Amino acid sequence: MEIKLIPLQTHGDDRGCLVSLEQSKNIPFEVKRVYYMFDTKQGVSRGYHAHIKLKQVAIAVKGSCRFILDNGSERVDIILNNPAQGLLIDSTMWREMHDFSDDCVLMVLADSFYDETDYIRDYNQFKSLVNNGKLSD
Ligand code: T46
Repeated sequence: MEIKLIPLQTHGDDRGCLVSLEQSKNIPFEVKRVYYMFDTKQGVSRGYHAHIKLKQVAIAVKGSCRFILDNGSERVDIILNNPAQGLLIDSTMWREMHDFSDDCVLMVLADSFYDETDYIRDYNQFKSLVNNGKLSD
């Protein structure tokens, strides 16, 4: 299973570092929404769903967390701990987030507004949609 990590150019000088995110340039879609999570309690995991259409890029702008991406036949672990790296999350991926560091700020850029009807929250339903070719990139 191919994991798409996007290297984000860091503009550094003696003041520190700056990363710029630009829609349809280093972010491979039109950005409609940005959200971020922080203060995640110890031992808490998040996600446990896939999407019907939504495409996203996740960036650990501070700290770290572990993603699991699952395409219905393979599961891959990815540690996000680099503010200059984005993880592309296709809709068709079941995603879970674990092992948030206390200081983790996980920012997500999305190609659509929030829509609860786009979520698939049942893993068996996700598997059957994938197996029947009802979900595609
Ligand atoms: C995803 C992973 C990576 C909103 O009102 N607007 C929003 O844009 C979002 C993302 C959430 N919410 C509300 C809905 C829930 O009441 O915030 C609450 C927490 O959302 P949720 O439980 O869906 O959060 P996660 O961390 O399980 O999942 C989120 C995204 O929802 C999801 O699309 O791919 O992060």
